[in-house]
Amino acid sequence: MGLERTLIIVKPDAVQRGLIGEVLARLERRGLKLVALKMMQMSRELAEAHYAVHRGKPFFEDLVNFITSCPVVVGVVEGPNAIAVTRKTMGETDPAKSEAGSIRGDLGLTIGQNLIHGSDSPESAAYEIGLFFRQEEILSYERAIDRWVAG
Ligand code: DAT
Ligand code: MG
Repeated sequence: MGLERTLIIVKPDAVQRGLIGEVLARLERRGLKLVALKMMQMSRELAEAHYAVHRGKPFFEDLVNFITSCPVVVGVVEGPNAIAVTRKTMGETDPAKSEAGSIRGDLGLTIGQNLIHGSDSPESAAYEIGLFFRQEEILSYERAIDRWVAG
């Protein structure tokens, strides 16, 4: 179980609902470490690049319109097995199918408003982190709690 980094986006619905702190807190409480964080409004160009694998699908236009509709919070999260652990903490793509206890399962109802993005593989994590952050914006630091959450 190697140390991984993954890209997260607190989506417009979570920002509008005042759930930025709630979503980030769940990742922090899991033990994951935020190593980059910023608020931004995504351009259409950036959104289309980020969701390039979904181009041509029926929901693509709605997805790009949604993710660019208001500012989002974008971050890089680090930890052992961070990609899968973040996905598990998020829940399933469709909140209706997500377990209670997950972000989407506790806070969401429909697939179009599912609160958070997280990369789904090491390849997409590398691609997505590179889209949003320069190397020098990603910080390496020790937390005193690290040995208690990932000993
Ligand atoms: P995830 O966000 O869980 O990685 P995904 O990469 O398959 O899911 O899709 C990206 C986003 O697109 C997803 O968060 C919500 C939207 N989406 C996916 N499938 C959809 C569908 N069938 N109808 C409407 N929106 C969908
Ligand atoms: Mg995805």
